Amino acid sequence: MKAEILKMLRKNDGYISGQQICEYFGVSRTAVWKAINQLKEEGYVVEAIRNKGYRILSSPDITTKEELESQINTSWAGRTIYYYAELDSTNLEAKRLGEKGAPHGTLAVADMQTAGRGRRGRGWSSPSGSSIYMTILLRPDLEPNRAPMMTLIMAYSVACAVQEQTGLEAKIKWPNDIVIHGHKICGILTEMSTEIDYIHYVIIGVGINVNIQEFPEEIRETATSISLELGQAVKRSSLLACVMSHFEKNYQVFMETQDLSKLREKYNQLLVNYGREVKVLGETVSYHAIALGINDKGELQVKKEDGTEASILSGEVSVRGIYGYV
Ligand code: BT5
Repeated sequence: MKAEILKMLRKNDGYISGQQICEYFGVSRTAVWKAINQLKEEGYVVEAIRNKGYRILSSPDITTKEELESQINTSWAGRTIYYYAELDSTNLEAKRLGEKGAPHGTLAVADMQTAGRGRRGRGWSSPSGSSIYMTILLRPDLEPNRAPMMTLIMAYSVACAVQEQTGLEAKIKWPNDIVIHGHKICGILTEMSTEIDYIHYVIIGVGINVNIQEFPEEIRETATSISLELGQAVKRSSLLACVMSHFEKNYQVFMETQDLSKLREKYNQLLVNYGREVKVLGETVSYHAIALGINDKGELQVKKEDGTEASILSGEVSVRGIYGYV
């Protein structure tokens, strides 16, 4: 009910009477008063005026279940939410939820992570109070080898949401980073559970540096946050809800063809690697090439120095001027 009250208060620019809320939910005045008090304790500033009712003046920068439920307007993406003040990793939690049968679109969100994970055993710095750590669980009817494309769909969705909410030029560094002014604000980690030709579930973990002001020594040179680039704070819940809306829309477009044919052009417009010299770091060899953008399968097409073209499936690609590659 708290989430619903929050939604009602948000919808109404003016006051909403206690009576209206009571009637809508069929509960007592005391129950409404209790819920409003709980919201106040969480940091919402709610004005109460006799004979007029309640009005919301401001909300705190939190990502609790109620706050997110009152902001997310999708039909399935992020409609079932599990929020934790502290967690090992939202990817680990999404797997646990996946094993228990949680539905398509379930979202695990944490305010901080004690074991935030990057790719290949790397870590993800995850302090409390200022960033987004979330993982969405999906149950797509899709060949397992197509699942990595979901990383690109999420990257594109995050970049669009950041641009929409802040006006900042968020770009994608293929395959899984979002950068602003050459510094990393977001990383994505996609994992899955499969049979030979069947996906049980895919989980897409997203970490976004939203209002964080300082980073640990090791990433100080490469990382940034939205607020550092924008010069003002951004509401994490609104941004998260906006990511969900874009993701749901893009995922649906993707599932129509089960490839990136309909998203490729728009994706390539946001690609920071596009038309630039990149260094492809393979298992055994590394070489310089020009990035030509992604193909329908989500592979990065590159033109090597000898004029031949190659498609890179996944892995490490560094771009001049991004994270210090010069
Ligand atoms: C990634 O890996 O970029 C994927 C990160 C995914 C994190 C989310 S948070 C929610 C969900 N739950 C999890 O446990 N994980 C996901 P990779 O491309 O391997 O980049 C990792 C590297 O980025 C590290 O080795 C650091 O150099 C750098 N890094 C670590 N924390 C960072 C941060 N907060 N901001 C920017 N860079 C960071």
